[in-house]
Amino acid sequence: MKNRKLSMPFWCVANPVGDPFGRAIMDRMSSVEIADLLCKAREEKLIEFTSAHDDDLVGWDPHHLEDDLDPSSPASKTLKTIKEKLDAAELKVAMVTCSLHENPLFRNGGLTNPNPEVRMLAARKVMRTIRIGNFLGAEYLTYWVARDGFECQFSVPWERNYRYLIEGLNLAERYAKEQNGSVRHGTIEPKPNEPRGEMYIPTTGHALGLIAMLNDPSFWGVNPEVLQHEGMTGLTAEVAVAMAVHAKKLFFLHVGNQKPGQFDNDLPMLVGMDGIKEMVAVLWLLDRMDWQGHIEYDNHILRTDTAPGKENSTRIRMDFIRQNVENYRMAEKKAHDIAADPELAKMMAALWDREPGMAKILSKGETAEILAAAPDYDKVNGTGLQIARLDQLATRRLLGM
Ligand code: GLO
Ligand code: MG
Repeated sequence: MKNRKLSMPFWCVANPVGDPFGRAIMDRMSSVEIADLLCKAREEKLIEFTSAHDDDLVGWDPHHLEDDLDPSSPASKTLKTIKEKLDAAELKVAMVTCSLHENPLFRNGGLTNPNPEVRMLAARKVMRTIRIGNFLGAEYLTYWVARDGFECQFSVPWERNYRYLIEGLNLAERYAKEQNGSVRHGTIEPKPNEPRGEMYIPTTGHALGLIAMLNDPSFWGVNPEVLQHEGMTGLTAEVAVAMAVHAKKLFFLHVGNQKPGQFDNDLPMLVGMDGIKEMVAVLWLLDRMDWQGHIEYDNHILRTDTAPGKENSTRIRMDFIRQNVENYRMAEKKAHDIAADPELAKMMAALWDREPGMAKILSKGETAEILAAAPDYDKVNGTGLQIARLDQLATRRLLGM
């Protein structure tokens, strides 16, 4: 059982925490100041990685689309400063992602925008993000579906929009390969809605389906957000995660907490009304499936816990990182305890390991052997399974009772 490596992104720490009904509360900090906080978290051995949108690090100037290639530009200078800080702290950049949601230009979509001029600008912004990722040593480029969606169904060119999306993602893959830098893989992060009423890749299943349509499926994987994006659908994160691992497509996870079916709560790990059992179960099944990847936070400081002022702005942000890590480690420990519990293991084996001879025949799949087997309907049908007892025992372990 392993303790996984953790990544805390720039945008989670930087967020001054406004919401659609109220303004930001905390003082804003520059990307260089946020880098300092993340380096401190690295020093405290809380995290090993960070990640960022292009915009979290350096602003985008649509009139200078390749400013990062000019060493005397403000963007290049800031990136250099940030890189020096991260390198000195041995804090690695796991992922870069292109913000196609913040700039108003992309209000009707980025890669799928029906206007080719907007798609061209989106493509150039993604290419710049890949170059920034290479400069910082990131392994992954993440495409989050963001504003690629709609509110009004008759406004969508349905016969074209998935082609646009595929063209955009294929370009990202081709450019990453041409650049031959550290960015070696892409991930797709699904979400059902927010900021759009509906989005084109609502679930992990949709993302896995789309990957099969891309030029090089081996370049792409998924990073589901558990429990938030997956829980917003009313479906469970466990199915999304298990299927993605099985397909060898789970490159990393975004984590936080969520009340099922609500708006994107983005609560810190284990904070809030629901989710503890599901989160522990996700970590437990990742261990069972021998998944080797890392975990990335994607959640925000509770707005109630923020306050304005300079001293607050660093202390509250550092507390947020520490608490997120403590809570993740608690969930991970519970997952380990449950996996190591002999009584639970016995109940699971009783449920899963019956009739090994018959299981072997089915796995082999020889029709003659299957036709010759003699399953006993009356015996099987006459036995209840006691899954509620098993679940009660798991709950006891969770609650420490
Ligand atoms: C918002 C998403 C967002 C993405 C990020 C990385 O709901 O979770 O934070 O993860 O833009 O692409
Ligand atoms: Mg996310």
